[in-house]
Amino acid sequence: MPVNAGPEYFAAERRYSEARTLEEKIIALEEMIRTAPKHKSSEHLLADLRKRLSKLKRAAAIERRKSQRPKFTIRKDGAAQICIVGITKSGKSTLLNSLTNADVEIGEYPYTTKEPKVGMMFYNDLQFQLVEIPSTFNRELSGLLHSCDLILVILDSEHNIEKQKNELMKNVKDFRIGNKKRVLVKNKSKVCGLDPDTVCIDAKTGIGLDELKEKMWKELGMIKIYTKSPNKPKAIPAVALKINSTVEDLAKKIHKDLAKEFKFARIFNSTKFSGKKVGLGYKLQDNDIVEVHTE
Ligand SMILES: Nc1nc2c(ncn2[C@@H]2O[C@H](COP(=O)(O)OP(=O)(O)OP(=O)(O)O)[C@@H](O)[C@H]2O)c(=O)[nH]1
Ligand SMILES: [Mg+2]
Repeated sequence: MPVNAGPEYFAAERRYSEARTLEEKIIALEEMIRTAPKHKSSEHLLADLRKRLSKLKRAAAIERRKSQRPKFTIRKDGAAQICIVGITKSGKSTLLNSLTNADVEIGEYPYTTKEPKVGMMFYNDLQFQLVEIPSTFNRELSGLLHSCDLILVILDSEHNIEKQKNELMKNVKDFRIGNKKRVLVKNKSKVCGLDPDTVCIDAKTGIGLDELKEKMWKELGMIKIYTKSPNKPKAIPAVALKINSTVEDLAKKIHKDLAKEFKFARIFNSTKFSGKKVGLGYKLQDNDIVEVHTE
Protein backbone atom coordinates (compact mmCIF):
# COMPACT_ATOMS: atom_id res chain seq x y z
CA MET A 1 0.00 0.00 0.00
CA PRO A 2 1.42 3.42 -0.96
CA VAL A 3 2.47 5.79 1.79
CA ASN A 4 0.12 8.78 2.27
CA ALA A 5 -2.24 7.77 -0.54
CA GLY A 6 -5.49 9.73 -0.53
CA PRO A 7 -9.09 8.46 -0.84
CA GLU A 8 -9.11 9.15 -4.61
CA TYR A 9 -6.31 6.64 -5.07
CA PHE A 10 -8.10 3.95 -3.08
CA ALA A 11 -11.35 4.58 -4.98
CA ALA A 12 -9.47 4.16 -8.27
CA GLU A 13 -7.77 1.03 -6.94
CA ARG A 14 -11.18 -0.45 -6.10
CA ARG A 15 -12.50 0.39 -9.56
CA TYR A 16 -9.42 -1.30 -11.02
CA SER A 17 -9.98 -4.52 -9.10
CA GLU A 18 -13.66 -4.54 -10.05
CA ALA A 19 -13.11 -3.65 -13.74
CA ARG A 20 -14.46 -6.21 -16.16
CA THR A 21 -12.99 -4.96 -19.43
CA LEU A 22 -9.53 -3.90 -20.54
CA GLU A 23 -10.81 -0.36 -21.22
CA GLU A 24 -12.21 -0.09 -17.67
CA LYS A 25 -8.93 -1.38 -16.24
CA ILE A 26 -6.93 1.17 -18.27
CA ILE A 27 -9.11 4.10 -17.12
CA ALA A 28 -8.85 3.03 -13.46
CA LEU A 29 -5.11 2.46 -13.69
CA GLU A 30 -4.55 5.89 -15.26
CA GLU A 31 -6.53 7.36 -12.36
CA MET A 32 -4.38 5.43 -9.86
CA ILE A 33 -1.21 6.82 -11.48
CA ARG A 34 -2.64 10.34 -11.44
CA THR A 35 -3.64 10.18 -7.75
CA ALA A 36 -0.71 8.17 -6.34
CA PRO A 37 1.61 10.15 -4.04
CA LYS A 38 4.62 11.48 -5.93
CA HIS A 39 7.51 11.14 -3.49
CA LYS A 40 10.62 8.99 -3.17
CA SER A 41 8.99 6.10 -1.27
CA SER A 42 6.28 5.62 -3.89
CA GLU A 43 8.65 5.54 -6.91
CA HIS A 44 8.55 1.75 -7.04
CA LEU A 45 4.80 1.70 -6.93
CA LEU A 46 4.50 4.27 -9.74
CA ALA A 47 6.98 2.38 -11.91
CA ASP A 48 5.00 -0.80 -11.37
CA LEU A 49 1.67 0.90 -12.21
CA ARG A 50 3.11 2.41 -15.42
CA LYS A 51 4.46 -0.97 -16.49
CA ARG A 52 1.06 -2.53 -15.89
CA LEU A 53 -0.61 0.27 -17.87
CA SER A 54 1.58 -0.14 -20.95
CA LYS A 55 0.99 -3.91 -20.86
CA LEU A 56 -2.78 -3.36 -20.74
CA LYS A 57 -2.62 -0.82 -23.57
CA ARG A 58 -0.71 -3.29 -25.73
CA ALA A 59 -3.33 -5.97 -25.03
CA ALA A 60 -6.14 -3.50 -25.84
CA ALA A 61 -4.49 -2.56 -29.16
CA ILE A 62 -4.26 -6.24 -30.13
CA GLU A 63 -7.94 -6.76 -29.25
CA ARG A 64 -8.94 -3.69 -31.24
CA ARG A 65 -7.06 -4.90 -34.30
CA LYS A 66 -8.71 -8.32 -33.99
CA SER A 67 -12.22 -6.85 -33.79
CA GLN A 68 -11.60 -4.69 -36.87
CA ARG A 69 -10.46 -7.64 -38.92
CA PRO A 70 -13.05 -8.69 -41.52
CA LYS A 71 -14.84 -11.50 -39.72
CA PHE A 72 -16.12 -13.50 -42.63
CA THR A 73 -13.61 -15.07 -44.91
CA ILE A 74 -14.60 -18.26 -46.62
CA ARG A 75 -11.90 -20.51 -48.00
CA LYS A 76 -12.23 -20.49 -51.76
CA ASP A 77 -13.19 -23.77 -53.31
CA GLY A 78 -13.83 -24.93 -56.88
CA ALA A 79 -13.25 -23.02 -60.11
CA ALA A 80 -14.45 -19.63 -58.80
CA GLN A 81 -16.10 -17.92 -55.86
CA ILE A 82 -19.36 -16.23 -56.85
CA CYS A 83 -21.11 -13.86 -54.44
CA ILE A 84 -24.86 -13.24 -54.50
CA VAL A 85 -25.93 -9.74 -53.46
CA GLY A 86 -29.34 -8.06 -53.48
CA ILE A 87 -31.85 -6.24 -51.30
CA THR A 88 -33.57 -8.27 -48.61
CA LYS A 89 -36.18 -10.77 -49.82
CA SER A 90 -35.02 -10.47 -53.42
CA GLY A 91 -34.58 -14.26 -53.48
CA LYS A 92 -30.86 -14.77 -52.83
CA SER A 93 -31.36 -17.84 -50.63
CA THR A 94 -33.95 -19.28 -53.02
CA LEU A 95 -31.43 -18.94 -55.86
CA LEU A 96 -28.60 -20.41 -53.78
CA ASN A 97 -30.78 -23.43 -52.94
CA SER A 98 -31.84 -23.86 -56.59
CA LEU A 99 -28.33 -23.68 -58.02
CA THR A 100 -26.38 -25.59 -55.36
CA ASN A 101 -26.51 -28.33 -52.75
CA ALA A 102 -27.28 -25.73 -50.04
CA ASP A 103 -30.41 -25.89 -47.92
CA VAL A 104 -30.65 -22.36 -46.59
CA GLU A 105 -33.64 -21.00 -44.69
CA ILE A 106 -36.06 -18.96 -46.79
CA GLY A 107 -38.00 -16.50 -44.71
CA GLU A 108 -41.23 -14.59 -44.97
CA TYR A 109 -39.62 -11.77 -43.00
CA PRO A 110 -36.71 -9.49 -44.05
CA TYR A 111 -33.05 -10.22 -43.26
CA THR A 112 -33.52 -13.95 -42.74
CA THR A 113 -29.91 -14.60 -43.80
CA LYS A 114 -27.64 -13.02 -41.22
CA GLU A 115 -24.34 -14.70 -42.07
CA PRO A 116 -22.83 -15.66 -45.43
CA LYS A 117 -24.19 -18.98 -46.71
CA VAL A 118 -22.25 -21.26 -49.02
CA GLY A 119 -23.20 -23.87 -51.60
CA MET A 120 -21.40 -25.71 -54.42
CA MET A 121 -22.77 -25.59 -57.95
CA PHE A 122 -21.81 -28.18 -60.54
CA TYR A 123 -21.84 -26.86 -64.09
CA ASN A 124 -19.94 -27.56 -67.27
CA ASP A 125 -17.89 -30.32 -65.51
CA LEU A 126 -16.68 -27.69 -62.99
CA GLN A 127 -17.56 -26.83 -59.42
CA PHE A 128 -18.29 -23.26 -58.33
CA GLN A 129 -18.59 -21.88 -54.84
CA LEU A 130 -21.65 -19.67 -54.42
CA VAL A 131 -21.93 -17.39 -51.39
CA GLU A 132 -25.04 -15.50 -50.32
CA ILE A 133 -24.06 -12.10 -48.89
CA PRO A 134 -26.48 -10.94 -46.17
CA SER A 135 -28.40 -7.82 -47.23
CA THR A 136 -27.17 -5.98 -44.14
CA PHE A 137 -23.91 -5.29 -46.01
CA ASN A 138 -22.07 -4.83 -42.71
CA ARG A 139 -18.34 -4.09 -42.61
CA GLU A 140 -17.48 -7.61 -41.50
CA LEU A 141 -18.34 -8.77 -45.03
CA SER A 142 -15.65 -6.64 -46.62
CA GLY A 143 -12.95 -9.34 -46.88
CA LEU A 144 -15.38 -11.79 -48.41
CA LEU A 145 -16.67 -9.31 -51.01
CA HIS A 146 -13.10 -8.55 -51.99
CA SER A 147 -12.24 -12.19 -52.52
CA CYS A 148 -15.19 -12.92 -54.87
CA ASP A 149 -14.36 -13.61 -58.52
CA LEU A 150 -17.83 -12.65 -59.72
CA ILE A 151 -20.84 -10.88 -58.23
CA LEU A 152 -24.43 -11.82 -59.02
CA VAL A 153 -26.56 -8.73 -58.48
CA ILE A 154 -30.12 -9.88 -57.80
CA LEU A 155 -32.85 -7.39 -58.64
CA ASP A 156 -36.36 -8.05 -57.32
CA SER A 157 -38.98 -7.59 -60.07
CA GLU A 158 -41.60 -6.90 -57.43
CA HIS A 159 -39.86 -3.64 -56.46
CA ASN A 160 -38.49 -0.59 -58.29
CA ILE A 161 -35.50 -1.85 -60.29
CA GLU A 162 -33.73 1.49 -60.72
CA LYS A 163 -33.94 2.20 -56.98
CA GLN A 164 -32.43 -1.21 -56.20
CA LYS A 165 -29.65 -0.70 -58.74
CA ASN A 166 -28.79 2.65 -57.13
CA GLU A 167 -28.83 1.18 -53.63
CA LEU A 168 -26.70 -1.80 -54.61
CA MET A 169 -24.26 0.32 -56.60
CA LYS A 170 -23.82 2.53 -53.53
CA ASN A 171 -22.83 -0.56 -51.53
CA VAL A 172 -20.54 -1.71 -54.32
CA LYS A 173 -18.82 1.70 -54.24
CA ASP A 174 -18.64 1.76 -50.42
CA PHE A 175 -16.88 -1.60 -50.46
CA ARG A 176 -14.63 -0.55 -53.36
CA ILE A 177 -15.60 -3.55 -55.45
CA GLY A 178 -16.78 -1.54 -58.46
CA ASN A 179 -14.17 -3.16 -60.70
CA LYS A 180 -15.43 -6.71 -60.02
CA LYS A 181 -16.99 -8.75 -62.77
CA ARG A 182 -20.74 -8.90 -62.30
CA VAL A 183 -23.96 -10.27 -63.77
CA LEU A 184 -27.28 -8.48 -63.33
CA VAL A 185 -30.12 -10.90 -62.57
CA LYS A 186 -33.80 -10.00 -62.51
CA ASN A 187 -35.57 -12.43 -60.18
CA LYS A 188 -39.27 -13.27 -59.81
CA SER A 189 -39.56 -12.35 -63.49
CA LYS A 190 -42.82 -13.08 -65.20
CA VAL A 191 -42.09 -10.71 -68.04
CA CYS A 192 -38.63 -9.85 -69.14
CA GLY A 193 -37.55 -6.53 -70.59
CA LEU A 194 -35.31 -6.26 -73.59
CA ASP A 195 -32.18 -5.34 -71.61
CA PRO A 196 -29.58 -7.72 -73.08
CA ASP A 197 -27.28 -7.28 -70.06
CA THR A 198 -29.80 -8.65 -67.57
CA VAL A 199 -30.64 -12.32 -67.17
CA CYS A 200 -34.27 -12.94 -66.25
CA ILE A 201 -34.94 -15.81 -63.89
CA ASP A 202 -37.48 -17.18 -61.47
CA ALA A 203 -35.38 -18.82 -58.76
CA LYS A 204 -38.42 -20.57 -57.32
CA THR A 205 -39.49 -22.41 -60.48
CA GLY A 206 -36.03 -22.61 -62.08
CA ILE A 207 -36.89 -20.55 -65.16
CA GLY A 208 -33.79 -19.01 -66.74
CA LEU A 209 -31.25 -20.81 -64.55
CA ASP A 210 -29.48 -22.57 -67.44
CA GLU A 211 -29.06 -19.24 -69.21
CA LEU A 212 -27.78 -17.71 -65.96
CA LYS A 213 -25.13 -20.43 -65.50
CA GLU A 214 -23.98 -19.93 -69.07
CA LYS A 215 -23.74 -16.15 -68.56
CA MET A 216 -21.78 -16.61 -65.30
CA TRP A 217 -19.24 -18.84 -66.98
CA LYS A 218 -18.89 -16.47 -69.93
CA GLU A 219 -18.45 -13.49 -67.62
CA LEU A 220 -15.71 -15.27 -65.62
CA GLY A 221 -13.69 -15.40 -68.83
CA MET A 222 -11.88 -18.65 -68.05
CA ILE A 223 -11.01 -21.81 -69.93
CA LYS A 224 -11.81 -25.35 -68.84
CA ILE A 225 -9.07 -27.96 -68.98
CA TYR A 226 -9.36 -31.68 -68.27
CA THR A 227 -6.50 -33.66 -66.84
CA LYS A 228 -5.99 -37.38 -67.36
CA SER A 229 -3.61 -40.17 -66.44
CA PRO A 230 -2.26 -42.46 -69.23
CA ASN A 231 -4.85 -45.07 -70.26
CA LYS A 232 -7.50 -43.46 -68.05
CA PRO A 233 -10.53 -41.35 -68.97
CA LYS A 234 -10.44 -37.60 -68.39
CA ALA A 235 -10.87 -36.56 -64.76
CA ILE A 236 -13.98 -34.71 -63.57
CA PRO A 237 -14.27 -32.07 -62.15
CA ALA A 238 -12.11 -30.30 -64.69
CA VAL A 239 -9.77 -27.41 -63.87
CA ALA A 240 -10.60 -23.76 -64.65
CA LEU A 241 -7.75 -21.46 -65.69
CA LYS A 242 -7.34 -17.93 -66.95
CA ILE A 243 -7.43 -17.48 -70.74
CA ASN A 244 -3.92 -17.83 -72.24
CA SER A 245 -2.73 -20.18 -69.46
CA THR A 246 0.04 -22.63 -70.31
CA VAL A 247 0.77 -26.24 -69.39
CA GLU A 248 3.09 -24.82 -66.71
CA ASP A 249 0.18 -22.89 -65.13
CA LEU A 250 -1.87 -26.08 -65.12
CA ALA A 251 0.98 -28.14 -63.61
CA LYS A 252 1.49 -25.57 -60.84
CA LYS A 253 -2.22 -25.57 -60.10
CA ILE A 254 -2.34 -29.36 -59.78
CA HIS A 255 0.69 -29.65 -57.48
CA LYS A 256 3.47 -27.26 -56.50
CA ASP A 257 6.22 -29.72 -57.53
CA LEU A 258 4.65 -30.99 -60.73
CA ALA A 259 6.18 -28.28 -62.93
CA LYS A 260 9.68 -29.19 -61.58
CA GLU A 261 9.26 -32.91 -62.23
CA PHE A 262 7.60 -32.32 -65.61
CA LYS A 263 9.06 -34.15 -68.66
CA PHE A 264 6.36 -33.59 -71.30
CA ALA A 265 2.58 -33.47 -71.75
CA ARG A 266 0.23 -34.85 -74.37
CA ILE A 267 -2.72 -32.76 -75.44
CA PHE A 268 -5.94 -34.34 -76.68
CA ASN A 269 -8.53 -32.20 -78.46
CA SER A 270 -10.55 -32.06 -81.64
CA THR A 271 -7.72 -30.67 -83.82
CA LYS A 272 -5.34 -32.64 -86.03
CA PHE A 273 -2.61 -32.10 -83.40
CA SER A 274 -4.46 -34.25 -80.87
CA GLY A 275 -2.13 -36.64 -79.05
CA LYS A 276 0.98 -34.52 -79.72
CA LYS A 277 3.76 -34.06 -77.18
CA VAL A 278 4.08 -30.49 -75.84
CA GLY A 279 6.27 -28.62 -73.34
CA LEU A 280 5.52 -26.37 -70.37
CA GLY A 281 5.10 -23.31 -72.60
CA TYR A 282 2.20 -24.74 -74.64
CA LYS A 283 -0.77 -22.36 -74.58
CA LEU A 284 -3.90 -24.25 -73.55
CA GLN A 285 -7.26 -24.00 -75.34
CA ASP A 286 -10.73 -24.40 -73.82
CA ASN A 287 -11.64 -28.11 -73.41
CA ASP A 288 -8.09 -29.42 -73.98
CA ILE A 289 -7.39 -32.73 -72.25
CA VAL A 290 -3.88 -32.82 -70.78
CA GLU A 291 -1.81 -35.86 -69.82
CA VAL A 292 1.25 -34.79 -67.79
CA HIS A 293 4.29 -37.13 -67.82
CA THR A 294 7.01 -36.95 -65.20
CA GLU A 295 9.22 -39.76 -66.55
N1 LIG B 1 -42.54 -15.91 -56.93
C1 LIG B 1 -41.28 -15.96 -56.55
N2 LIG B 1 -40.98 -15.81 -55.24
C2 LIG B 1 -39.69 -15.88 -54.87
C3 LIG B 1 -38.65 -16.11 -55.82
N3 LIG B 1 -37.47 -16.12 -55.17
C4 LIG B 1 -37.76 -15.90 -53.85
N4 LIG B 1 -39.09 -15.75 -53.68
C5 LIG B 1 -39.77 -15.49 -52.41
O1 LIG B 1 -39.25 -14.30 -51.84
C6 LIG B 1 -39.13 -14.41 -50.42
C7 LIG B 1 -37.71 -14.15 -49.98
O2 LIG B 1 -36.85 -15.15 -50.50
P1 LIG B 1 -35.38 -15.42 -49.95
O3 LIG B 1 -34.76 -16.38 -50.90
O4 LIG B 1 -35.41 -15.79 -48.52
O5 LIG B 1 -34.76 -13.96 -50.12
P2 LIG B 1 -33.35 -13.40 -49.59
O6 LIG B 1 -32.90 -12.40 -50.58
O7 LIG B 1 -32.44 -14.53 -49.30
O8 LIG B 1 -33.80 -12.66 -48.26
P3 LIG B 1 -32.97 -12.30 -46.90
O9 LIG B 1 -31.97 -13.36 -46.64
O10 LIG B 1 -34.05 -12.26 -45.86
O11 LIG B 1 -32.38 -10.95 -47.14
C8 LIG B 1 -39.63 -15.82 -50.07
O12 LIG B 1 -40.99 -15.74 -49.72
C9 LIG B 1 -39.48 -16.58 -51.40
O13 LIG B 1 -40.37 -17.66 -51.49
C10 LIG B 1 -39.01 -16.28 -57.20
O14 LIG B 1 -38.18 -16.51 -58.08
N5 LIG B 1 -40.34 -16.21 -57.49
MG1 LIG C 1 -31.43 -15.09 -47.59
